[in-house]
Amino acid sequence: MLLDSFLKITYPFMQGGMAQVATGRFAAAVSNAGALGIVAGGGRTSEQLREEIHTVRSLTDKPFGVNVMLMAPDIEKIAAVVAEEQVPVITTGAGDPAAYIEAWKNAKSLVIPVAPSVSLARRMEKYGADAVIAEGTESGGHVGELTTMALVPQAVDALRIPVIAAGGVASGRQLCAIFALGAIGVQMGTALLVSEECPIHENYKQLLLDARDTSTTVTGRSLGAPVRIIKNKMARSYLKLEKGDINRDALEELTLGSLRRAVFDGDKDRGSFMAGQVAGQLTRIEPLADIFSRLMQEYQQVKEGLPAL
Ligand code: TUI
Repeated sequence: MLLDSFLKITYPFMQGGMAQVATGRFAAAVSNAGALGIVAGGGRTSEQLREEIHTVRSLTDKPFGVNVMLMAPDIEKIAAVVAEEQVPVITTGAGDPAAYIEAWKNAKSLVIPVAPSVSLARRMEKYGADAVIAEGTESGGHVGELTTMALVPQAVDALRIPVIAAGGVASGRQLCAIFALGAIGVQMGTALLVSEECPIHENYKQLLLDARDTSTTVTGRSLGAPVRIIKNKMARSYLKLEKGDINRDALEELTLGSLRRAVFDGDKDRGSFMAGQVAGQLTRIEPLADIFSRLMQEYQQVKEGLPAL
């Protein structure tokens, strides 16, 4: 069964968590375009999140999800709000959600954690996850070490629950490849940042359109919180500081609010423009519906061409 049947949606696509970016309105637009929209928990208080959940419900009658960013300071409250609101799907990122899975299952949600390794994926299966998202280091934002190419087939072989791939998918060719690896569908973030509906600053979109294959880098490895962002002045200063004697305070000063500076202010020098390695492929701003139908069309063409090989 592919992700579209699993989630009762049109396309085998779900949206990434996208802290600060994915409002209730954006999630509803993704769901209305036929994929699974996800409201970001990251960067919001529990009550702000509750409001965004009410917004998505008011704008779509299609399934949607909420992403719980497990490094959030008020994680207990956020986990409780998500259970109270009985959302159809819960995804998690940047940590181990085992402690919350039972409460979320009792609220009848489908629980789909991100796992950056087979060992965490196995643990999620043991604790009752309905599926896992195997996310490769090609992704934007908080990343693990393994590539999508290496992680997805190993997770598929190790698990009985379905595996959804993430990281490095923004075309029909890549979609075809992840099906070949055994995933049932894909979670996408970067590809959707350049949608007309995405509520980020236009400078953010322009940086994505200007990006090439080598335009992203990973900051924060030395602090155990690796984050993939577009190379800019702030990324270079951060990496320079990391190379020397690590001064946590200086690094925190540099990153505090930097995601907000990217998303809302479009501050090209001081913003943290999270993006995956596929940024180099993005060439235009389009409606979500066109992104999804183009991917499916390209996927069908590629698949039909494969027997010739
Ligand atoms: O979570 C993401 N991507 C994110 S979260 C985010 S917000 C943020 N901002 C600043 C610093 C840190 C985060 C931006 N992008 N993707 C899912 C993901 N989860 N990638 C890797 C992981 C992960 C890592 C370790 C999941 C579990 C994990 O487990 C460690 C443990 O506790 O066992």
